[in-house]
Amino acid sequence: MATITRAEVNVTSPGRNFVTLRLTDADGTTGLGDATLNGRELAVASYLADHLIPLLEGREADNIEDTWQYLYRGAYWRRGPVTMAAIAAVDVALWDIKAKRAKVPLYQLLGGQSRIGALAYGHASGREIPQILDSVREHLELGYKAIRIQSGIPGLGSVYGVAASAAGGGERYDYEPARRGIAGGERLAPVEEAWDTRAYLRHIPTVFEAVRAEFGPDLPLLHDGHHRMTPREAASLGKALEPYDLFWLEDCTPAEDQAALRYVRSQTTTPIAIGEIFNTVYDYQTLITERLIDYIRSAVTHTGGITHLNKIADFAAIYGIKTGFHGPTDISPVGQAAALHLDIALHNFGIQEYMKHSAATLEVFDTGYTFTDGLLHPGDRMGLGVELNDDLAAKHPYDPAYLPVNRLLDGTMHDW
Ligand code: CS2
Ligand code: MG
Repeated sequence: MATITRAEVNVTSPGRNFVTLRLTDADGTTGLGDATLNGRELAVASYLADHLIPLLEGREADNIEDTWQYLYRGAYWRRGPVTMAAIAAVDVALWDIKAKRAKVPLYQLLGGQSRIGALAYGHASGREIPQILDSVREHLELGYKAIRIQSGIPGLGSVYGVAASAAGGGERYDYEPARRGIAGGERLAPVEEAWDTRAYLRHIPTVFEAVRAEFGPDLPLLHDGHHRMTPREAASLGKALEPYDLFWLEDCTPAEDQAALRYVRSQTTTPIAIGEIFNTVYDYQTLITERLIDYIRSAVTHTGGITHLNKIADFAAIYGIKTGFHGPTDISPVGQAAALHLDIALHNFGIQEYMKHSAATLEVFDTGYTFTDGLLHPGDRMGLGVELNDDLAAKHPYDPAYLPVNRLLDGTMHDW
């Protein structure tokens, strides 16, 4: 047993912005938690620094559940991405400390090893079908055994999920960075993209037809709809994709509308994944109890940490629903490692999203996890297995940036 004696928030931007909490206990053991909320980073940094850190010093580091309940119930203002990312950072840092004190990799405290490694999916993309096929090939060469496919849409400009440059397959660092609206940093504003759902619905089945024709029926393929369809549109896409046997169709309708998936579910057998923007188990309540989804997509970082996501996963398990935790590069290596320890331990693990972080990010965050032959391995370091180098982090000051926004062709704001 040891009390928390120190808590510091680090904001760094090695290629993109990350917010990290470091807790230290009376024995000098340190733990890290990821608090990165892409495009809204400083809100979480302030929530931690101004509202949670004053409550942490002097608390018992071992009492993780009690600290979680204290911060969640104690706020009165429950849930929401800022609150839950801040609580997640505290929670994960405390698990890191506990595992380091026990001198074991964190997954040992979560039930031990349920599998030899976590199946990871990578992101293939391209503006045109030939580029997509090349991108799939690159991912296969890198060892990926499951691949998400995102495509440009005829008549539209830049589209979410499609890498802007043709950097190597598994290392598309520029994927969906929060970016400056005007080069040179004059006025900071989100880039505006244009969207046409009918063009998208016409095009996407042709992409999957081409990928299946080239790579055969076996490769697990995934696709992300980024909350842009109505239930009817989503149902029609799900049906059109049935011949291509997707591993999942993600975020087909706006995530806040749980009831929307009733119609989609009744119309198509394409597996459904949702939840990257969820914060608590209550966002999943209808979806899980009515068996409207197949995979939960939450990130440890945005869902109150390991303590809460572990409970969501157990709740899902009772209904035969599996995990597919969020893991784009806007989750820091600390958040990615936290997901991976759960992946290794949970019985109802399904798949883990994985995009390699940039070399600059991996210099600042020293990671113990590895990717071999399609599987992620947490490594045998104690705790999470990630350390933050403060000196290197200080070389990359915070760089304000926004995610893009999205408009229909007539200018109406739409979901990005
Ligand atoms: C995406 C995310 O990984 C995914 O499935 O939907 O990359 C999402 O766009 C970003 O996390 C937004 O910051
Ligand atoms: Mg997504």
